Amino acid sequence: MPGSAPAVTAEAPAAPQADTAPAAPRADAAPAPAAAPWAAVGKPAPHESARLHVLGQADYTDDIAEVRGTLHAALGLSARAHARILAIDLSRVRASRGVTAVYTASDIPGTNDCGPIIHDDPILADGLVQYVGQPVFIVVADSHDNARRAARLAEVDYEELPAILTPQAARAAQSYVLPPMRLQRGDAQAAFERAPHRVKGELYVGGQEQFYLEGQIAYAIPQENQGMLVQCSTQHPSEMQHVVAHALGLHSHHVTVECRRMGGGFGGKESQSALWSAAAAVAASLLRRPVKLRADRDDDMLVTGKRHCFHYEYEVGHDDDGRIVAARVDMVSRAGYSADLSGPVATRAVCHFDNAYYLSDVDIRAACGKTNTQSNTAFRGFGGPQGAIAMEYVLDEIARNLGRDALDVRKLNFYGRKGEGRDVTPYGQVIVDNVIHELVDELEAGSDYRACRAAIEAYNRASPVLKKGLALTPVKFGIAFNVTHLNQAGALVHVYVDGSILVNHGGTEMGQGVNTKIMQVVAHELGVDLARVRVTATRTDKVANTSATAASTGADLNGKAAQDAAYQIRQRLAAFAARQYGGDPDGVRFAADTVSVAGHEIPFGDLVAKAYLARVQLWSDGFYATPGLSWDPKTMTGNPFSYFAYGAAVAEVVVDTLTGEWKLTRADALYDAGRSLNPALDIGQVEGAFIQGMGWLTTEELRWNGAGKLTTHAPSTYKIPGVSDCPEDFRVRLFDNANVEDSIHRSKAVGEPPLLLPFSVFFAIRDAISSVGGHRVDPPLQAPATCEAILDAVAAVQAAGAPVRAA
Ligand code: MTE
Ligand code: LUZ
Ligand code: MOS
Repeated sequence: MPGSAPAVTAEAPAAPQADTAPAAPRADAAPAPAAAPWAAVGKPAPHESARLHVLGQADYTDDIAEVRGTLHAALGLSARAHARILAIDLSRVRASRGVTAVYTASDIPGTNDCGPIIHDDPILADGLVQYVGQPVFIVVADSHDNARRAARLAEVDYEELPAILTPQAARAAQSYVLPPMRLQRGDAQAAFERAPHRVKGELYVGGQEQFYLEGQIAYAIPQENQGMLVQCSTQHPSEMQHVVAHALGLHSHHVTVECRRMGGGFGGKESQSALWSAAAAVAASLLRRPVKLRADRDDDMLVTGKRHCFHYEYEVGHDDDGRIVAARVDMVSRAGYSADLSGPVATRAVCHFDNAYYLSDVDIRAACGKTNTQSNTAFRGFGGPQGAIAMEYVLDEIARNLGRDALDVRKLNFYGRKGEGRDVTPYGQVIVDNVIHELVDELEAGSDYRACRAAIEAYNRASPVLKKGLALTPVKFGIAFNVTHLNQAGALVHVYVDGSILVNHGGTEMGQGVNTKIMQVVAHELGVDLARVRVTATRTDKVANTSATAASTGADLNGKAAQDAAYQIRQRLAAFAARQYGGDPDGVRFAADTVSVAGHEIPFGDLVAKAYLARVQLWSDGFYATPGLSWDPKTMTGNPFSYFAYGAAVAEVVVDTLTGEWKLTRADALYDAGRSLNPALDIGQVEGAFIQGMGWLTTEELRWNGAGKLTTHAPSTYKIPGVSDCPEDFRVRLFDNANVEDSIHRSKAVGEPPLLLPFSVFFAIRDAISSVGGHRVDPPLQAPATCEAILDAVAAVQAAGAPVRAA
């Protein structure tokens, strides 16, 4: 099978098929024959496209061969943060070299909207611009370059309106994209009054650009009879189909969206690919010619939304040991000019403020500040990191105030071990799978945390300028879309007469390896070599009404759907084999590419060929909907998550207190991927998320000037981590822990939760700064901890009157 990854070989003889019985403990855990049971899951199979990636043969949207007559589009952008457009003169744009057409809002045949939940997101600004970079018109030309040059030639007469640029300003003006939300449990006020100690403060945590390597792109190709095919880089083909149909005034059945893979999405292509898809489709539809719209990096960063920055005001009461007895937080995010996914992001922030800690009496408020900036959106973690970091900040301070090691205070506040109580989240979900104690104990021991702490103290006593810091932070992350109905998925599995297998599912491949995991699931279910299985591009005409590949659920949901489809085919093959060779269908075994029935061993391909002749259906659809979920948005209570994934990391840094430069010298991470479907991919996800999260909290700084223009819109001014920022000593391991929930082969999601692991880096930097003041002053460190922010915090600690050198 050309192009397939090398097979994960099946050495062992037939063994009971694993995991087909729901909920029951794994069948393959039962006493097995001498050899290990055959399995296709749980193996470190290489990424299905690894060879193609390395050879430059993996096709991204811009690599698809262009159809004859293809035109290229570019967007004309607003130069004002908030203004009425009094007049717009596009004559120079029209006259520019190679230009075929120019379109504004009034040319859109259907609805001028691409908002995912609330319809407040115009494709093209209509009279009112709400941020610098907002698309105002589409120009179509014979080349990408001509379109881009022409897009700069518009003359727009603006009447400027007052602009709100920060979340704090939005709060002061009560300017919100949605009504503020609040989650209360217990009586925080009374608990505060009883609390012997309190910490109170403010924190600002910046946003983050997704910085996918492949930018936003859509290629729209008109089809016969009003049809439209859109090839685009998106995590959410069904939503693109929906938006394009609306923009064109068509039905969904007119529009097909396809995505073979993305060069990264990271949440930035969940809703924000819609604008590009819609704009390309509008132009293609009006011209009845193929139109490609590819954003260059600056436009991409100016136009699209990012991770929400958050501002927090917090107050926490605690006892003499550091145990939290009351917590209050008021968060406001920078939503940007429209709602986009800001509501669910804020909800996830509220539901992750607890992180791994039991909070008896809490009052959590969150608001989505409406600002005249890009409309912020999903980014790996989806508000979870923003909720949890505030709590970690507080715990850090409590420990410092009490002169205790922060790890001890963290442990004291963990959700209870099994049977201990203290196991209900503020939103009312009972935690039944808590492993944070065991996991942190294992990491603490394996990383020599206590010895490192002692060594660092000795180092800092002798080192006046370079200061080392250490931190261990835990993660608990809820898995499932917090919008319940999105937790569904579908798949199609085709077994061809030659025994090869083609799988299509609703998930999209963005580099995370979802296709590889699903190939393993299907191979496992049918007991065949991985090399038999191939996954094709995600297409809305194959599996309908899919959810975004997001919320870390890609493999969880689509894996179950694909398993369901493969299972049905296996049942039919088993029934056929039993008819053919005798015995009980339940006794037929599929493993190692061989079907075992009543003492016969039949190669899988041979059985398939025979089954075809006997007119057995060799393909099937599959479906999955996560059970047990519920959510009441009014009270903010329910069971929003299917299960929790856990993890923890230790970081050791050295900070130059004269320049603010720092280095991560060692990082140890332990992550609970359940019974990992593919440990190689999962470790890669943990490593990638760790470094990406470290970038968010350290070097990646978004800055807008006083006129609301994003000034950090290219890699020259926006610093993502490079290879040299990765720690030389980086120890990532998976925690052995079968999922309590009946997830796909008892695995756990891995996409987003590890992004919280580098909290340890941020707090290690804060610890190093804190040593300047003998750990008696809380460094007012904001995120990102850029060199400037570090120096500011060092200066503040020094100004607080603490010794400059802890001698
Ligand atoms: N890994 C790579 N290589 N590229 C990506 O864009 N996106 C992340 C994560 N890992 C991403 C990634 C995000 S935001 C999510 S939600 C998950 O992958 C989605 O994939 P999964 O649910 O299939 O794990
Ligand atoms: N909820 C969530 C969502 O938890 N993660 C997501 O990515 C998401 N996307 C859309 C709506 N709700
Ligand atoms: Mo990931 S932020 O849920 O796309």
